Amino acid sequence: MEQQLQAILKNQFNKTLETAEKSEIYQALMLFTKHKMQDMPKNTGERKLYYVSAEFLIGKLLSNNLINLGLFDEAKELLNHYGYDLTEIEDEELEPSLGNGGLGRLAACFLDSIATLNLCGDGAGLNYHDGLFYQKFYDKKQSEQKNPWITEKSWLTDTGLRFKVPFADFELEAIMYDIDVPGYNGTCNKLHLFDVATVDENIIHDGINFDKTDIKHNLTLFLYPDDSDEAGRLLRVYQQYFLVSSTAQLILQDTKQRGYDIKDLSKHVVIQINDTHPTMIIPELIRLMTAQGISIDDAIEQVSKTCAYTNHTILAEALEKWPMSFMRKAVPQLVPIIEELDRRVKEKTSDTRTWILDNEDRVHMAHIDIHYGYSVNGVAALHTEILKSSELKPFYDLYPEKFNNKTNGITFRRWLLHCNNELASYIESLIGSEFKKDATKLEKLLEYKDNQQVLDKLCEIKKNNKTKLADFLMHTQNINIDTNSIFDIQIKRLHEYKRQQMNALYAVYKYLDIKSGNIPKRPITMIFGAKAAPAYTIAKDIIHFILCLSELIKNDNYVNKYLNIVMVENYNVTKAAKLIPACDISEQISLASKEASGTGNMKFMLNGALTLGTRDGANVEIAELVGDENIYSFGKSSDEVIKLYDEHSYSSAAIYESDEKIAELVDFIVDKKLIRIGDPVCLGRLYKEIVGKDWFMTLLDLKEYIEVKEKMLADYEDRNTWAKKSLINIAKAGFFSSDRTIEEYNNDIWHL
Ligand code: 26Q
Repeated sequence: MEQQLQAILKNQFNKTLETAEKSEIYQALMLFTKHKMQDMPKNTGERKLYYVSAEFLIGKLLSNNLINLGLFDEAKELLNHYGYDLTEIEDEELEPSLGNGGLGRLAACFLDSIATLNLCGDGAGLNYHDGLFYQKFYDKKQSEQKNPWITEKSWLTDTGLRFKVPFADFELEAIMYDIDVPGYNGTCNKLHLFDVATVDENIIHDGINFDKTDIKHNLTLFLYPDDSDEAGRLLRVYQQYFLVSSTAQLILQDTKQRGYDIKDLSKHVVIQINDTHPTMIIPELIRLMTAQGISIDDAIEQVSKTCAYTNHTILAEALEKWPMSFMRKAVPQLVPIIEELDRRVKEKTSDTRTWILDNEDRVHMAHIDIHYGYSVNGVAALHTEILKSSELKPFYDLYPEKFNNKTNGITFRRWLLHCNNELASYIESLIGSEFKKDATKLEKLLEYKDNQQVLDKLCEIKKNNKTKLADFLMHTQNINIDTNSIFDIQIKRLHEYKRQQMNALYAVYKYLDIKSGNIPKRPITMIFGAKAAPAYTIAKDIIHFILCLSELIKNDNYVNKYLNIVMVENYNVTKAAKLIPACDISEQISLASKEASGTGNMKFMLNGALTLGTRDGANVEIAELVGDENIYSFGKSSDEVIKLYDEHSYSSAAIYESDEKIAELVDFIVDKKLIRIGDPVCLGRLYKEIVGKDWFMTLLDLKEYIEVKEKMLADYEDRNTWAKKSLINIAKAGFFSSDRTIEEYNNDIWHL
C-alpha cells in the first residue's frame, strides 16, 4: 500500500507521504481504493437484480470501502506512521446527500449486503449534484443551501455509456456514472448513477432556488426539489422518468449483452422498485419491448414477472398520485400504455379502489406496481400486517400471494465495525470474529451478561464515545456537553408523525420541574438532529421551537447545570455515525402505526443504547427480541390509533382542556420567555396546530411518555443493571443485519 500511495502522490501532485496535504492524502487513498475495486471480480449470474431507487444515501465511502476491502487497519497504521489520523483524512471527503432518510439509507445498506452475499445485483439512481440540501440554522430557523459533493476526482467513474431519454418536446442524453460497491468478501457490484450533460449549477440562486421549468439545466441538480408548487411536482415526474428510462435501456442492453433474449426478461432480470418513485419503469419497459417487436401481451407478462415493489409508508400524502395531465405534458409516450394497463385492471375488477386511473384523472403509482408486479412487501412485520388489513386491503384480497414481509436491516460494517471500532474490537476479544460474517453470533455475548468486568468495560466504551462526540460538537458547533450526563438522542427526518414535538414538550416538562426545585440525579443532554422538508411549515416550526428551548436553557444558569438541549446542524450519515455510539436513550416515539419500520432504532440497539419507544414499526420486533424488561415501551397501540382515526374520535383540544399539567406544557410554546427569543408567528402556529388539530396525536401519549422517560432516567443510576440491558440489546441485534434481510429478499423474491 505504502509504495502505491507514494506513486499516486508523486504522479498526481508531485508529493510524498511526508509532504502531502491532508486533501491530497485523501485523494490518493481514494484513487488507490478505486483501483483496488476495479481489480475485484464482479458478481455474475443467470439472473441479475436491479435495485432501482430515487435515493441512495451512501454516506462517505473511504473508510467503509477500506473496511470491506480488508485494508482499513493497514491504512490506519500507515497514516499513523506518517503522523496522520485516518479520521482527519476522512474529514476531507464530502458526503453526498443523495437521500432524505430511511428509504435512501436502506438502499445503501442493501447494496453493501447484496455485494457481501456475492449476489449479482446493481443499484440504479440519479446523480444529484447538490443532493437534498445543506441545513444551516440562522436566527434559530432552518435555512437551506445547496450541498455540492462532486469534486474533480471522486468515486464516480464515467462508464462512457449514453442513453437517449425522450420527453414531449425535447430529448436528453443520459450519462451513466458508476460507483463501485465492494462486498465484505472480495467481490464487487455497481451503483449506476444517471446524469444529464447539460445540467448547470449556475442557475441556482440564493439558497436552493432555481428555475424549475428549465429541465435541461436543472434535472439532476437536487433530490426532490420543493414540490409545493406545480412546477416542482412536474420536475419530479421528469426526474423519475429520466431515471427509469435510462435504467430500462441499460437493463435491456445488459441483458442482450449477457447473451439472453429479452423475450425471456423475467428469467434473467429482477427489478426491485424502491417505493413508488421508479414505478414508471413498468410502462417504460413495456414501451421499449413492444418497440422491439414483442407483443403487448407478452411484454406485460414479462414485465409483471420481473418487477417487485417495496412499500415504505402508509402516510396518505406520500402515496404518489400524478395527474394524467403531467404525463401528457412530460411523457406522452407512456399515456397509451398507462391507459391500457388501467383498462385491463378495470376488466378484471370492479373495485374502484384498485383502479390505476381515478375519476379525477390521476395515476395511482402504487396501483401500477401491485397489479403489474409479482411481489409487494412491507418493511417490518407490523407494517406488512397493516398493509394487508387496511391500507392495501383491497389489493390483498385480490392478490394474497403477492404480499410478504421483509423486516429492514442495517449493514453492520458501517454501523458497528466502522462507527464503533472500539466496541467491535472488544466484542471480538470476547467472542471471536465470527459475528462479522454472521451477525447472529453476537448472541454469544449473553454469556457475559453478569460479568462485572465486561459490564464495566461496556460503560467505559460508551463514555469514550461520549467524549469523542463532545469533542466533535465543540469543534463543529462550539457546543459544550457534559460527558457525565445521560445522552438522550432523537435523530431522523423532522415529521409530525415522528413526534419530535412530543420530545420537545418533555424538555419543557423537565425545565419547569427543575425550576420548581426538583434537581435531577444526573444532568441530561437531549440531542436532536433533523432536516425538515423546505415547504413543510409546521416541521420547520418544530425546529424553531427546539432551538428556542435550547437557547432559553443555555442562558439559564440554574437549569443549564442539569439540562442541555442540542440540535445538531445538517444531520447526515457522517453525524449519525458519531452520535449513535454515544447514545444512552434511543428515542423511537412515532405515533403507533405510522413508522413503517425505522432503521435508526436498529443502529442504536446495536451500539448499546436502550430504546424508549412506541409499539410501532420494527420497535415491536426489537421488544420481542430483547424482552419487555430490556426496552422502555409506552403509548397507545397501533390498533387503538387506527380506531381513533376511523372513528374520528381523537381530540387534542379535549385532552388540553381536561388536563392542566398537559395544558401547562403546551402553553409554554407561547410563553413570554420563549416569545421573547423566538418568532411569535412560528411558535403561535405550532401552538395552534397542537391544540386545534394535532393530526399525529402528540397529546395522546405525552403523559405516559413523560412517566416512562422519568423511570428510565431513574433506572440509569443502577449502572450495572443498565449495562446488562445494554449488553442484551447488542447481543440480540444480529437479527437486524441487512445480510439477513437480503437473504430473505433473495430466498422469497429474487431467486438469484
Ligand atoms: C413522495 C411524493 C412526493 C414527494 C415526496 C415523496 C416521498 C419522498 C421520500 C415519499 C417518501 C419518501 C421517503 C420515505 C422513507 O424514507 N420512508 C422510510 O423508509 C424506511 C426504510 O424502509 C423506514 O424504515 C421508515 O419507517 C420509513 O419512514
